[in-house]
Parts: sequence; C-alpha cells; structure tokens
Amino acid sequence: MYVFPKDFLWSASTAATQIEGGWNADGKGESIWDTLVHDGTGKIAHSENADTAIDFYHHWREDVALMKEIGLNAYRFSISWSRVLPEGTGPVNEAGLRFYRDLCDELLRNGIQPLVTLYHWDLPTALYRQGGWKNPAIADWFARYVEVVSRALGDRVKYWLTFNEPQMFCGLGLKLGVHAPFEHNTDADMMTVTKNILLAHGKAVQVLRKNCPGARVGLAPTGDCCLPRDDSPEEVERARQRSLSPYPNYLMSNTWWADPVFLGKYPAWARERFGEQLYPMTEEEWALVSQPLDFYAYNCYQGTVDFAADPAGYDDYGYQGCPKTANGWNITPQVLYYASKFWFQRYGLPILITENGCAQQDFVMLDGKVHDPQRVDFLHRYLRGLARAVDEGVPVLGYSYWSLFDNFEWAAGYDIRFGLIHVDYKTQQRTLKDSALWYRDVIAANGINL
Ligand code: GBH
Repeated sequence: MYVFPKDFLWSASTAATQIEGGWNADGKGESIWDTLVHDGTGKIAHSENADTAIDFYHHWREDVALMKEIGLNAYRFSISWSRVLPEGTGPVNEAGLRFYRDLCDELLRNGIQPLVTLYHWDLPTALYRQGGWKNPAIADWFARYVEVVSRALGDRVKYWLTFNEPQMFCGLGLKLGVHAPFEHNTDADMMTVTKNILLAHGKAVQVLRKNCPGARVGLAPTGDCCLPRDDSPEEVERARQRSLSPYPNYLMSNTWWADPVFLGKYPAWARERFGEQLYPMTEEEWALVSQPLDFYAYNCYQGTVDFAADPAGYDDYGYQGCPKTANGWNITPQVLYYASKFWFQRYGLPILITENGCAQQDFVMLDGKVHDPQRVDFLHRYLRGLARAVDEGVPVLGYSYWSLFDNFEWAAGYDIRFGLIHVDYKTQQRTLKDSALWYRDVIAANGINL
C-alpha cells in the first residue's frame, strides 16, 4: 500500500503543436513546425504535418470534459508563442490569448489546475528568420512573450514551466537535425545557444515572479537517468555519477542545463572538457539564470541500463530481451524511483514528473473499445517505482502522463500513439482507452491501490 500526498497532482500532458491544429486560425502566425514542415525542409514520416493534428483548437470543451471524466486534477499543456504573438515580437493576437484564457477558465471550473509550459519547441518562424536561439536578442523576445502571457493568465495559472526539454530542442533540433529547425550547428554556436536559453529562462522567471505572486515556477528538462545493476550502495553511486556526466552527449545530458539553473555554475566536467570555449558568464548573469525555483520537474521515459560487464558500457540498448514499448524504448519502471532520488539529492527541490508514458499500437477494437493492457501494466509498474521514492521520503508533487491524447509525434508523424485517449484522425472521434479508465481508478484512490 502506497501513500501519496493528499494534494498530489494527477495530471496528463500535451503540447500545442502536437494537438492544437488551427495552424493559421484566427490570426495565428507560423512556427518552425509549420513552415519547415510545409516547405519540405523537415522529413516527417509519410510527409505528415501538424496542420490539423487532433484539432484541439476546436474540440477543447469536449476534451476538458474527458479530462474531468478521468478525474485529472491537473492538466499540462503548452502555449503556442506564434498564436499569441504572430511575429514573435510586436502586436498581440487577442484571439490567441482568448483561446488560452477560455481554456484555463474551463479547466478551473472543472477543478483542474493548469500546468503551463511556455515553450514546447514551436519557435515563431519570424524569429527563426532572425537567427532564432542563436540571436542574443531572443532572451528579451522571450521575456516580452512571457510578459504578455503572464499578464493574461497570471490570475488563473499557478504552475509555470519555462522550457520543455532544452536537451531535445537543442540536441535533436539544432545539433542532430532531426527536429525543427533541422540544423547541424557547431559546438561554438551551441555555446551561444545555451547561454541564450539560460538567460531567456532567467528573464522569464523574473517576469513570472513579478506578474504572478504565489506562482510555482520551474522548467521541464529530460536527460538520461542511469540505473544501477543492483541496489548495493556502490552500484547506486556509480549510476548516480553516470547520470550526472555528459551522457549520451553534452547537450542532451542532465547537468549541462540543471547545474547552471539550479546550482548557478557550470558542471565540473564542462570546464575540463571545454575550458576557454565555454560560454562566458558574469556574476549578474549567473544570478539571473539561477534564481530560486519551486520544484525539479523531469520528463522521464526509460532508464539506461548496462549491456556489458564494462562499467563504461552504458547504452540505451538495455539487455537482451529487455521489454520494449512500440517505438523501441526500454521498459524500466525503477527509473522513476532512481531519478526522483538522484535529482532530489542533488538539487534539493520537490520532484514533479512532467512526462512519463509509452507508445503502443492501439486501435479501436470490434467491441468499440481500446484495450491497451501493455500501457496499463507500464503505468502500474512505473507508478510503483515513483511510489517507492515517495515511501522513502522524497517529496513528489505530482505525476503527469505523456500523453493525454494520441497526437502528432514530431518527425514520427501519427504512427506512434502515446495517448490515454485514442484519436481517430479521420473523424476526430475520441475514445478513452482502458488505461484511461484504469488511471481514473488510481486517481480516485489517490494511488493507494497501486
Ligand atoms: C518527449 O521527449 C517530448 O517532450 C514530447 O513532446 C514527445 O511527444 C514525447 O517525448 C514522446 O516522444 O531516443 O531512443 O534514445 C522525450 C525525450 C525520449 C529523450 C527518449 C530521451 C531516449 C530514448 N526523450 N529518449 S532514445
């Protein structure tokens, strides 16, 4: 029997580009996930795009009713910068702001806390054309955007996340060329980008503290958590050290981002590795970047495990026969336990799991239902992993399943389904999967039945 805190946030997550559609509705400007998909720069599976996605822009009322049916007491979503500021800077699109205001009101009426992500990868194209994250002006562009959003929503939203996974939009988007803007930049450029993102985060936190007194502010990083081969203290320590190292590469690591933000300094390995090449920072800049935050959020999918006796041989391959999700990710339920422990130990803040979930090959069956026992089992095991951390005294504020809906899975298009709610993309028909009903029972019991 597990005891979760009384006010535990039981949530599910989405992101604007992946669900909204309405890519040019009511004055919305374009983002790089519109422009660079339309013009063929990005290679998306089956040449799909996010133009309509699950058309949340027109279905949000019925979709909030589904959240209520599941019993969520929180819902994580992101704001589309170019819906609010079509050119990224300049004039405000009131219709865009109204959409998010109405959504928040509907959530609150249903007892659902909005958890707002300010940037989930959809950079306005107008800013991309001016250099995007490489242009030092972007910290002020972002601060202005956050000013506009927080003035409009500050009285409704308590939980704010500045960035979703700098690891991924830098690593996949600006270094490996897999995500928009599909670029392969040099390490020198990535130093500038890193600094610009850190400063943008810092300025955004300042704006949020000013406009939303009482707000709880963080960001939502990801990064590999390495698992020990057994529970011995030596093994656990080795896995912890590995999780703090520049693995699998520096941009995608945990500490490249978290040490500056939460500790106000470069990770030790970065000095050794980059020396004078490191982005320069003044005392004032460190203070701006590392303002106190209220929690350590974490997007968590799989732990990395050993595949060989070689202690340096960590890999995401797992081990022979390791259970996998439909897109080949390892099923490693203890990762929520170890990650919560490791991050709490290092950064000393309560943990908020902002993403965790699995892809399966779901479809509506002959009986009209979507039976997804694999996802139910995945959720059950992972939540037990999290509960173990709670039992050992790690403060955990909440858990947000990725994703509430099947949706546009970036470069993988629509083949991959992560949702608790199945979406038929031809009809936009929603169907609660068995896992949604199972999650409803867990929420109703506050996890005591896990
Ligand atoms: C999240 O990123 C995104 O925030 C969300 O928008 C997206 O839809 C969701 O994932 C599902 O993809 O790449 O095989 O080496 C997750 C990022 C994915 C980073 C797993 C680490 C390791 C597995 N993480 N990845 S692999």
